[in-house]
Amino acid sequence: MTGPAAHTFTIAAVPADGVGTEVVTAGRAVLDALAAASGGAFAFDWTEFPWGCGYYERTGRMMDDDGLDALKGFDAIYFGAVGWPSVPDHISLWGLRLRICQNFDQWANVRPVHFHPGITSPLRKADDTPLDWVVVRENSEGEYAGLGGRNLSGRGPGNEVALQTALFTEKGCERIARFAFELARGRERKKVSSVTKSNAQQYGMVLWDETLSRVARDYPDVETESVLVDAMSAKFVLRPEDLSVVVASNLHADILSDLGSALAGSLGLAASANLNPERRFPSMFEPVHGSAPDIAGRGLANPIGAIGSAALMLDHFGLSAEAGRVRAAIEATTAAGVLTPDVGGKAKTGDVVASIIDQLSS
Ligand code: GGG
Repeated sequence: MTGPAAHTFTIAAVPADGVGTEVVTAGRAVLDALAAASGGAFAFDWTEFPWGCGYYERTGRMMDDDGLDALKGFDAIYFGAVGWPSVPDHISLWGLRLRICQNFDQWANVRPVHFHPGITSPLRKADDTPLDWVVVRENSEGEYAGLGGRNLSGRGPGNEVALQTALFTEKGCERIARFAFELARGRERKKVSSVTKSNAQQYGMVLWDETLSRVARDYPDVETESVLVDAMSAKFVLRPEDLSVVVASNLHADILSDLGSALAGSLGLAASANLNPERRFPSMFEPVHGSAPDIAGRGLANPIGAIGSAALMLDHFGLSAEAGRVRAAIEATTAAGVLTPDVGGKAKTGDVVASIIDQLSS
């Protein structure tokens, strides 16, 4: 590159725990290679934050007290994975990932379920019907509202009562429904499948269903269906060609997107974007997978979920052609059989990254 870049995007990197470090390094290498080849059109200015479970063990905090202020000015956050056996999962999750998502009002979590060439999936049909859908996760309330309490009986061990309350607001339901319909409008298959368990959860999820039906009237060009979460789980396996945009509550969408990525071949493949669509706060891009303590530090992590998340970040920056180049390089790499062990290969994380960077320049 000669001279300063025409535009420099500032990115806060938060690798956090376990394989998070390896996959964030992988994604950064791909983005930096892309910038280097851009002839000065754009560059990335990275600042890394050392937060996570190791930080918690040293300081008693998952992130700095003023960490949100430190993140606020960045164009985006590139996150790895949170969680380590030495710290209770609810402390690590709430202390870092959820703290960022909720305080930065990243209320739309977009999780594409994408099938890659060269990766065996139990769902591939004999006629090779292309499968491609996206799970939209309501990311600010629902079962993750953090409302409830312990020791409510006051009668001590053996008689404890705990309460965990899901919160559904009409505004929260409406904005995620509109987001899903807008997304569906831009897709070849214009369809929204809304998921609840409103036969059993008769308050919040009925409000969700009613709000979605009301919003659907503004989108007569988009087909709509309402499916119970148990039936949707079966549909993911049995009729995936029927899906385009699947919108669900925080918990249901988390579970369904894991199912989707497992059906595509591995959790390691799944990318995601936690979006603040109003752009008042930075959005956060991260692979769907967790920290995978069993393989951490061994160079075995599949970097495709993290690199796909970097592509979603490029889309967010308005660099859609570049995002397309990254996705094409990922496809060429899987098609060539450069695969980590989770998808049946023998390649190391670094081999996959090298192949993707190589494909970028071909
Ligand atoms: N990169 C995603 C990640 O770190 N996930 C950790 C986790 O346990 N997530 C649970 C959740 O967000 O519901």
